[in-house]
Amino acid sequence: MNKTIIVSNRLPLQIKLEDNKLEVTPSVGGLATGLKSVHQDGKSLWIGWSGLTEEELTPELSKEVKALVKKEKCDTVTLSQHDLDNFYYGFSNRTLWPLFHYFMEYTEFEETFWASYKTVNQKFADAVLEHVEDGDTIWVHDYQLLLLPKLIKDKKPNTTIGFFLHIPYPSYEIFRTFPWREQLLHGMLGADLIGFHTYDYERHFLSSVKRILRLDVNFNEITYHDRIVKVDSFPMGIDYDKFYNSALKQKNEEKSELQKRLDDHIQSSTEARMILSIDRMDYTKGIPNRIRAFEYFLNKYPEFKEKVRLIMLAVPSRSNVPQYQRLKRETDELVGRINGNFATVSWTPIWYFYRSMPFGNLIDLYTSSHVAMITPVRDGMNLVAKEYVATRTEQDGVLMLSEMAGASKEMNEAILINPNNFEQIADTLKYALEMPLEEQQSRMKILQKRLRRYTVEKWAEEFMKSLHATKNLGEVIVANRLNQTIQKQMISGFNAAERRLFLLDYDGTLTSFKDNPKDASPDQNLYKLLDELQSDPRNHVVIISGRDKETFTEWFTHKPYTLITDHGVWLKEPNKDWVALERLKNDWMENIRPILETFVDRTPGTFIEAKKYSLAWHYRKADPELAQTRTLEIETVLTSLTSNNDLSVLKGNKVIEIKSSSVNKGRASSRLLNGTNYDFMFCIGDDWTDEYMFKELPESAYTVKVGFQKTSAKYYIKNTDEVRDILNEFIHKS
Ligand code: GDG
Repeated sequence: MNKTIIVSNRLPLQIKLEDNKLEVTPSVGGLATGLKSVHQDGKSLWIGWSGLTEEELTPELSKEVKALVKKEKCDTVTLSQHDLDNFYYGFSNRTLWPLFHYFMEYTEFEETFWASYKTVNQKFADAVLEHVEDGDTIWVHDYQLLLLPKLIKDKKPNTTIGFFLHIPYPSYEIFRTFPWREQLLHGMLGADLIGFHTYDYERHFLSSVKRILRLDVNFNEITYHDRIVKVDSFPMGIDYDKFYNSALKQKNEEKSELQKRLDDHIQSSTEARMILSIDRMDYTKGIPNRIRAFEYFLNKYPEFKEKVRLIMLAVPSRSNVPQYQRLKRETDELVGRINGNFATVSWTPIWYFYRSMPFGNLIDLYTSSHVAMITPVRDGMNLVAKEYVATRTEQDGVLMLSEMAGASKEMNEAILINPNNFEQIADTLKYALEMPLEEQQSRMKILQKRLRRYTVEKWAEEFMKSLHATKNLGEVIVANRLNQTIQKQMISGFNAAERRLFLLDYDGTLTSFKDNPKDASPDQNLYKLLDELQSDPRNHVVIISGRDKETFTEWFTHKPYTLITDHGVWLKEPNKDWVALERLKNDWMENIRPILETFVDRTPGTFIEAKKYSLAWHYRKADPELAQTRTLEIETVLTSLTSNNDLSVLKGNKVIEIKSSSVNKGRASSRLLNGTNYDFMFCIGDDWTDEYMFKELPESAYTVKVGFQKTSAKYYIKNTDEVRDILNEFIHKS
């Protein structure tokens, strides 16, 4: 039976070592809850770091940890203190975390951190490879393990790999500054499904893939070598019932000390109000901004003094990273200053806790607060916002949420604010504090409805469903890989045949693309290969191309091959003159060319190639996103202009070509077949214009597409290198 392997930096377990004794308790975090059904049901394993370094564990203790976590269906990756300093505190938290949260000024591009990141990702890969078998499903989590999908896929291609990023994915303009950007993208593309919290992160990622790796993206599918990688958004939810039910339960239980103190404030006056803020102490959470905005509010609306109190829980986090230490100092000072300035004998405006609290206290805070003020400057999702909503059993309370949190995309009924706009925050806070109960409830009702439905379990379920569905993506391609077995069969057909036809496209097939088509002239190896192929009198080699006859005259007329140019307008047989296969006009060009020129003007990196019977607009060097928009525009304009005459608009490989409709490679190849009886036919090409040949040739022909795209060819191969390998096979196996 196939299994599911979950991989995250930390295991969903708390492992403590005290007086040489180990204690393992399951952790209750959101991710652990969400993945419970994935992890507990069926055959599954969770791989991660235990939380204890190599230095902290003797070899015996290390074994003991492995044995203990095994009972929880887990296995550990061993990390040293050096790994922790460079991979975790270094590259993960001083490079990726700030960069992905748009804090470029905090981002450190350190070669040693990067080296350690690669080493540790390899350690995780080794741990996975120890367990993984063909057919298994693997779900990798978060920014600490961006290289892992590729490391696994390279070694175990017959596995299904999912990757989910819990933090934002930054815009291309930010990501492009990263020195190892290609490696990271390739690392992630080892996955079959890549998930983000929001559509924005998804489109930023796709934009990086298009612009940096120049891969083809079709909606949310990336063509990556011979695989399709799917990208989608899955907004993570919470364990709704746990929060809702705990809130209900705590109402009827004996009050905690914290609850009693909270009640003291609330009961001090009918106008007393509590404002809540809970986060990890992290610069992305906008804690100083929030405090300053609160100060601004107290100054702007002094009538709220002595009535409102901001309860701020900041949970210690990454406290050995310098920026976090500075943030802590800044927060302490700000709270001190504001409390010092505004406090009266009976009132302190901010209650500040720098610690983590037990779950019960967290619920007390949520249920006692009239307003939750959640104002990160950048946040992947933000679960606190969702948890606050889930605990409001009376459907009262107001959620103020930053537009910069992923959660804002699905929580429209919250009051959304820009965390940098103090004026707006102050006014919104006043509005929230004075909001009539009816409005509070109507907003809360809708928020709760969605959260109750799209829980963290549902999130995990949806992700796994999509991940399993990627197994069928390969079937979108109608062609089969030209594998060893088919090659063998093809070669034996070739050997048995007396009259063999080779229809070979040129650009993207016999040679790879160059930025300028003029630079793609044949190399000596190609001539040699074609000469050898043609030297057998049973072989008829035809190069069939959209190139113009002048270019092919220069490149090939001294060679004994048959040439067809201009998509099928001209034919040249060895030792004969060029003959026109079609009678064509080209007077339409003077009308179309100025239109194409306007596109060249507006699209840097594009140019027009004027052939005798066609015009081609090349966009290989243009920005891929701009080019995508422009191709749609240009197709629409040209199609409307050419609909009444005899022209057609062809979409090739990074080129749009306008030519007479009556001409195509399919028609030209049929003419070649007329009156001849080939007993072996091999036809190969890479783009749309070659599809005409694939369709036109008889069923017995071996039609081969270069590249992994939809095609009418029977088989496909990966690239031009493989084209030459196959042609060599024909030469040497005959
Ligand atoms: C990352 C992304 C994304 C907080 N204080 C206490 C406590 N908590 C719990 C909350 C909540 C969790 O911690 C915080 O989750 P967030 O989502 O708000 O933030 P990050 O830790 O930054 O998480 C974030 C998330 O990954 C998931 O993908 O949403 O954007 O940055 O569950 O309840 N729990 C207890 N005591 C505390 O004092 N018991």
